Amino acid sequence: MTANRMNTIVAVAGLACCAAGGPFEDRWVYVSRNLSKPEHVQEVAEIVKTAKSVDLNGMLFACGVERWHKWSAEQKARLAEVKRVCDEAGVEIIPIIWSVGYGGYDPAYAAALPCTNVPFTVKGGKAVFPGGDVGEFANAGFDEPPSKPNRAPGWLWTDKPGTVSFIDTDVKAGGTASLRFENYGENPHGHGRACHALKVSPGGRYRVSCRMKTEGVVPASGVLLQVYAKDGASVVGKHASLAATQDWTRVECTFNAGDKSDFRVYAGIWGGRAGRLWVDDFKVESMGCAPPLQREGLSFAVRDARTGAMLRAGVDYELPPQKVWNRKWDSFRVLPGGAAREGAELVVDYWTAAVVASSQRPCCMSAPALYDYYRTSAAAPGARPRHGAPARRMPHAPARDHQGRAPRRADLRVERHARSRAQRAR
Ligand SMILES: [Ca+2]
Repeated sequence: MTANRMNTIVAVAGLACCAAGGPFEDRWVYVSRNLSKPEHVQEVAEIVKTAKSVDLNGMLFACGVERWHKWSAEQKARLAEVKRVCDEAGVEIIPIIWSVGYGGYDPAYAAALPCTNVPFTVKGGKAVFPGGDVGEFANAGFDEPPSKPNRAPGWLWTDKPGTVSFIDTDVKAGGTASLRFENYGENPHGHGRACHALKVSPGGRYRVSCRMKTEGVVPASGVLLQVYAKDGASVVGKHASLAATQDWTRVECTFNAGDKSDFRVYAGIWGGRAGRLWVDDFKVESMGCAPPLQREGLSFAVRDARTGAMLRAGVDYELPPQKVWNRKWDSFRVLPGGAAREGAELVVDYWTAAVVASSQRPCCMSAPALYDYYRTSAAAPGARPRHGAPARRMPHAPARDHQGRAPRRADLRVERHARSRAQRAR
């Protein structure tokens, strides 16, 4: 049984108590299945059956139906079957559509965050991000012999060494040892965690990972890999998504350092009640710097670090292609004969996609393309909207800025000029 399914059934049980205790008109259960697999239909049918047995009358259904125009015939047939099952049970389907928190999978309307004063150096026809340095991450595999029993050298701390956390030389993913957590009840919050300092260069993007193993862990959803800034600000938290018992599995998360260089890596369990958890083999890798998101209203501005002079897109440098927006990225092309000479130090201000929980991209509610997309999906079952324009794909046309202001005509002329120069240069 998946954790998702278990959560749903727990929700059904909880709602049943409410339903029995009061005269609620709307008695719903939340279900999330994208119907990409045949077994999803049976899983939903079982939940509906349970819901009916406790007198629920609605299913709040997250199945990504706003992308109906991209669904396969099989997916559509599965939804028809789910509808039939629900009709038969007298359970109304209330679809969740147009999720703002999860919906920014298209650069045309992904929410953006500013990257300011990111340094680049011109080298061999490219402006290259010179950072990405990762400081030493000592004893990443818990293999250094402890100076005191169960205390891991190199780590800032682990929860209650010898009571909750243990150096384990029998079970390990690599080397000679790992770190094991158990007896979480010894800690008032159910914590079983390890914390390590991490020093990186500002402006960079980094991937932190480790291997984890579980044995009867309750709750498995409490197993996390997290990164905090040294000042305590949460940077990224990743649910390991492991089963209660699962063999060694690599868990990873990615974060942008912004203007900070000192971080804290946390791994372990929060709110643990039972079972054993092992962690081992930590790694920190440079992923270049935050990849640029370019679309209407988002600029990519390059200036000379020494003189402050602005460089011109299409004349001095080439705008990075939009396709880098969710990849490793650390350079962009400078154009021959332009102002960016070999060895020049540049500073770039640009925008990157906002990412939550390592992989979730929210939408930007002021991106005009988002509403084109909404209109398109609302016009389903046809692939095109009955009214209005087709979805926009004009990554460099600044129709509106981030505050919703229309651009000045002069800006539009400069942007058009830069685009045509860039196209000629290719
Ligand atoms: Ca090890």
